[in-house]
Amino acid sequence: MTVLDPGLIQDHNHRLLRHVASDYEHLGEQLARRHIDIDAVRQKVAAFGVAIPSWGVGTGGTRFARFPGPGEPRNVFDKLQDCGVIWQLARATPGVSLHIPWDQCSDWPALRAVADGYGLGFDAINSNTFSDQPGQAHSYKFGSLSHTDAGTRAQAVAHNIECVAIGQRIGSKALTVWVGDGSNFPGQQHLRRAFERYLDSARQIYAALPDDWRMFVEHKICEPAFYGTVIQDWGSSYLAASALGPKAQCLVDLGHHAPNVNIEMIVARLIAAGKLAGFHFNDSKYGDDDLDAGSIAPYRLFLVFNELVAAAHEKLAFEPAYMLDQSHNVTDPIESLMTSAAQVQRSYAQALIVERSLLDAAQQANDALLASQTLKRGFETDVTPILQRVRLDAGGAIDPVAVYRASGYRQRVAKDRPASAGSGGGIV
Ligand code: LRH
Ligand code: MN
Ligand code: MN
Repeated sequence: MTVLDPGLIQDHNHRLLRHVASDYEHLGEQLARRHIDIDAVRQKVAAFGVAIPSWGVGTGGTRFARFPGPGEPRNVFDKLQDCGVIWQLARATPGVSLHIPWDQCSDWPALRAVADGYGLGFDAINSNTFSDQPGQAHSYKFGSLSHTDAGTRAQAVAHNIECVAIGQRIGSKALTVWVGDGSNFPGQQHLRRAFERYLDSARQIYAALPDDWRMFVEHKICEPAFYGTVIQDWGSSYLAASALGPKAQCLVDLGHHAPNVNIEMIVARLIAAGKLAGFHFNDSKYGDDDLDAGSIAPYRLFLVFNELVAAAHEKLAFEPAYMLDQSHNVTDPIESLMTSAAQVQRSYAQALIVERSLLDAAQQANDALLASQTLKRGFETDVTPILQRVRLDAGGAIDPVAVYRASGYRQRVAKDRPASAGSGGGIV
């Protein structure tokens, strides 16, 4: 079942077909000169998918305010429908990552059937112990898995185990655990004991994981705790994942590091250690800005993919989960998510066309200039025709945003979906 009329996509594509064919041919010639087979690259890109975060299809907000757009999804079914549009047009996002209890549902198998109908599956499921839910017995104000109070920790553990149970009903195979636990003042928390308590709780969650599941430990340097978070950096994440066992791995959210941290280096280390869980892609200039992937630092995104492609090239065994994690405050989330997914695909394609043997030889010979030029040649190549062909071949839109705008989808759903409330934030 498709959400939009496939005829509309065909009409739009029809006008661009000739250009795509000649651009693809031209790029193919260029790549052949580098001994790269464009069709082989295209097939790899076609097989690549990045999951949509269910929370990303609604307009985000800051702690100052939220300015909702028209036709905001009312519930998880609406969110899935929006994901269906993104998948239909951009053909890069076959998975959806849910967040519990933001996503509420009284019939999970029914939700799975609806997703199936759109051709969507469910990626990792995310727990939420960073905010209090109505009616819960214990508050997370001072932490969750690492809280000083055993009852609060038990409640947080039980929530994570419940997320696994939900995930099993919809076909997820991983649980992502991010906690906001930490402290705002030096001395507020006993740093070692807090980590020990976290580990003790995480072990209970780990013990409840089905055999074929993984647990993704997501670190973040700060926010909401601004002195220090319990799982602050990839070191803490790695320690936790190692202590837990082989099913636990480290998730890298691109916005969760100290400024200037070399993220691709972290990726390389985690791959080498067999501990790379996957990614939350987004971009940032200052902190956890959750801007659209590749909108600020596309070279950084490319360098991350370069590590992934290099490791695959060297036949290392790893299977990262690819997800977006973004907050769209000034754009239509559907447009941002389609564009971001294509940007992630672009980085992958650019990394695939890096001339690996030339790069290896330059590195081996300590030829810094040639090595950096070789790497950059991949990044500087416009791989747009490959992405367009991938979409076209899969029945998607050559220009997804143009077709989306022409479809009037947002205006149409805005008629059924009442205007959602903005908020004033109220904290300045
Ligand atoms: C925390 C985070 C984490 C949450 C999501 C909403 O900043 O990146 O992944 O689950 O945002
Ligand atoms: Mn994240
Ligand atoms: Mn984040």
